[in-house]
Amino acid sequence: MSKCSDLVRPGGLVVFQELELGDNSKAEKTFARIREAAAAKHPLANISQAQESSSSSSSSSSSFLCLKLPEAYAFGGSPLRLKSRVVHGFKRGSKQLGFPTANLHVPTIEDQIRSLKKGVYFGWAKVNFKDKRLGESFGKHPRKVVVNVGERPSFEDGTNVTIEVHIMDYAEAEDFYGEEMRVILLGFIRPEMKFAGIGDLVGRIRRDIGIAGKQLEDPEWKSAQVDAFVNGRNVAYSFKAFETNAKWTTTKKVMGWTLFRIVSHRKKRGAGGSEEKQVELMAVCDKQKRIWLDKTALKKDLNWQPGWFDPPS
Ligand code: ADP
Ligand code: RBF
Ligand code: MG
Repeated sequence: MSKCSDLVRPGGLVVFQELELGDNSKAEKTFARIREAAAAKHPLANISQAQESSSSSSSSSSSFLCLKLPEAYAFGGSPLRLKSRVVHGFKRGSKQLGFPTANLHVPTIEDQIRSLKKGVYFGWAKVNFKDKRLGESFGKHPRKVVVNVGERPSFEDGTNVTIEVHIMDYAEAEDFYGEEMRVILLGFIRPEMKFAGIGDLVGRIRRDIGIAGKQLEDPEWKSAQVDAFVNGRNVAYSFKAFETNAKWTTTKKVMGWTLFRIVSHRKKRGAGGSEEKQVELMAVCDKQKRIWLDKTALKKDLNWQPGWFDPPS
C-alpha cells in the first residue's frame, strides 16, 4: 500500500486484481490482507473501499478490489501546534539533499509528539527572523512547510526521532539557528520510508512538496495560516521568558543541574564598554547553584531553552 500511495495522487484509486483459478475464497483472503495493511500503513488517512466486484468468463474468473486514497490527508483529530527553538542536526539537509530542514528541539515538545505517526506532514510555520536578503517580510508571514517526523531510516544515523521542518519557496536562505519556530501541522502525506539512495529520497521529497503546496492552497488548509498560535508572540523573545521566576531548562547539565529559574536582574558594563542586561539563574533543586548570564547570550545559547521539560537522558 505504501508503494501504491507513492505512485498514486491524492484521491486516486488503486485497483487490485486477483485471478481465481477454481478457489474463490483466495481473493477474499488476499483482499482482507490488503485492507488490513492499508489501514495499518495509513492510520491517519481515511482509506475507503470504493468498489469490490467479480467478473467471470467461461475459463477463469477474477475479482477486483478498489481502494480510494484520501483526498486531503486530514489528521484524525485537531491540528497539532508545536513551538520550539531551531537546533542543529546532521548538516545533511541542505548540503546533501538540497532541502534544508529546521530541526525542532525534541525534548521541549516530546509529550506532544509521542504518539505521532512517523512520516511526512504539511502545515504552516513562522520563525521570528529577519533575512538580510528578504528583510522583514520573511519572518512576518507564515510559510508553507513540509515536516518529516521520524528516524530517517534511509541513513544510518541512529534511531532518535527528529522533527525537521522544510520551509517551501525559501531557497538560498540564511541560517536561523536558535530562533523560535511555531508550526501548525494540518495533515499527513505518507509514512516515513527507507529509500535505497539519495536520488530516490530527493525525488520523493519533491513530490511531498508538490502535494503539500497543493493542499495548502485548498481553502480548508489555507485559512490556517492566520492561526493565532502560529502568529503569536515568540516566547523566547517575550518578556515572560526573562521575568523573575521564569523557568529555563538546560540540555546539558550546568553546575550539575538542568532545571532553573530566573531569580534576579542587573545591568553590567561588558568588555567593550556597552551595557549588558544580565539575569541570574538558580538551580531549582539547589539554591546555592546560581549563574549570571547575559540576556542576549542566553537567547542564543541552544543549551538553554525557555520552560521546563524532561531533558534527554
Ligand atoms: P541541520 O542538520 O543543522 O538541521 P540543515 O542542512 O538541515 O542543517 O539546514 C537547516 C538550517 O538551514 C535551518 O536550521 C535554518 O537555519 C536554515 N534554512 C535555510 N533555509 C531553510 C529552509 N527553506 N527551510 C528550513 N531551514 C532553512
Ligand atoms: N528520511 C527518510 O529516511 N525517509 C523518508 O521517507 C524521509 N522523508 C522526508 C520527507 C521530507 C519532506 C523531508 C524534508 C525529509 C525527509 N526525510 C526522510 C528526512 C531526511 O532524511 C533528513 O531531512 C536528512 O537526512 C537530514 O537529516
Ligand atoms: Mg535539518
